[in-house]
Amino acid sequence: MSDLLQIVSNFHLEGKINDIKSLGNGLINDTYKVTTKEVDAHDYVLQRINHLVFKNVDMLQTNIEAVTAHIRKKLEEANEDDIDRKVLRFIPTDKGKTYFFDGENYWRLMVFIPHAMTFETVNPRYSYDAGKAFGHFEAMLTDIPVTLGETIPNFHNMELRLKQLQEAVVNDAVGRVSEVKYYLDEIQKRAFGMCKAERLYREGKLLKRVCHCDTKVNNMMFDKDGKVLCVIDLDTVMPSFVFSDYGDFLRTGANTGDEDDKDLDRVNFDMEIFKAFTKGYLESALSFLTPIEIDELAYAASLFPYMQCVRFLTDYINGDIYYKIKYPEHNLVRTKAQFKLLQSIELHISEMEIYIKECLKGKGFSHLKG
Ligand code: GN1
Ligand code: MG
Repeated sequence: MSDLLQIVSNFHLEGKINDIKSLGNGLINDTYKVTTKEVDAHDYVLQRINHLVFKNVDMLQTNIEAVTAHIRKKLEEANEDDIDRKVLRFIPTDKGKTYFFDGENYWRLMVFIPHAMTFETVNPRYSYDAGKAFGHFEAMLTDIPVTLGETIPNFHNMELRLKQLQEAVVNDAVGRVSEVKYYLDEIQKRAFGMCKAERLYREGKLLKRVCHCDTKVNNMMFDKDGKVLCVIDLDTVMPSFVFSDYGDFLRTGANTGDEDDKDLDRVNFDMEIFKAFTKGYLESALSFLTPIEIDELAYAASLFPYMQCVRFLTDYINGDIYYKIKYPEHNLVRTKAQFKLLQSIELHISEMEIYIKECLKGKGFSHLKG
């Protein structure tokens, strides 16, 4: 803890530190809770930013500062109460930055949101609220006055993710390619269809907007009554297709099993969660979504398990250099679970399209396909 204390002392925080303990279960950054001795002082969250993944930390924090300032302004304009629990606040250092470089690692400190909870799974009610919250998050950012940088260039670019997989296969760095042939074939069969977003973008039919790009269920904070407070983990907030947020939430929220479930029978796509989330999302996002974005939401639901399957498999073939793993075949187990989820989603595509159309009845979107 003494090293961490040393790090924290570079930030302008109020109160005396009582304790620093590990927090959360992200696959990329390391997170700690910093508790203070005074009852009325804030507690804090300290994070070591993984700069092998986020190579431009200055851009990353500049993005986050712009996004949180813009959301704070919107909440103030809407006369919201309890704003400090509805948007993250980062603590500056002596140098006026919201991160500290200790010569080796980058760190940041934010105010801990008290009496809040995160969940690894959601019921339909929470899912509806989450849909509204992510739609609202995107809606608030439609008029952000700055252009955000891509903290991971081409982060959700399916063509690039497939290229990275291809490169991993060619290198076969740790000799794992022969055991994963089945998954490589299944991925290949779907590759063209899954790259639809990039094609639509090139044709000028789809735009990029500011999205969260890591809308896992556990990146949302709820209060003790189950009401959404805010969206956290803002590292990947950047220009992307709206499919990112919609699809990645369903990938985690509507999975009846775990992201890394070894028991594939547990992994299925829960249509009740899908319906609740979609209803909430459309309620708050309809104000800005274009017809083509709405048309492709069912595709988005299938894209993210597919993309995550490709990413986990790439990392497995590369010898586990990106995601934290708990055991040697962890990335393969994750690959299999994501593929099973994708198969389950594929059985529901037309049902999803029908439901989306139903949600839009009477709202002036009669062009929809299907
Ligand atoms: C990573 O760090 P975490 O767990 O919030 C990853 C996401 C993946 C996710 C899979 C920067 O997110 O893109 O969807 O793991 N973040 C990055 O669980 O690669
Ligand atoms: Mg996270």
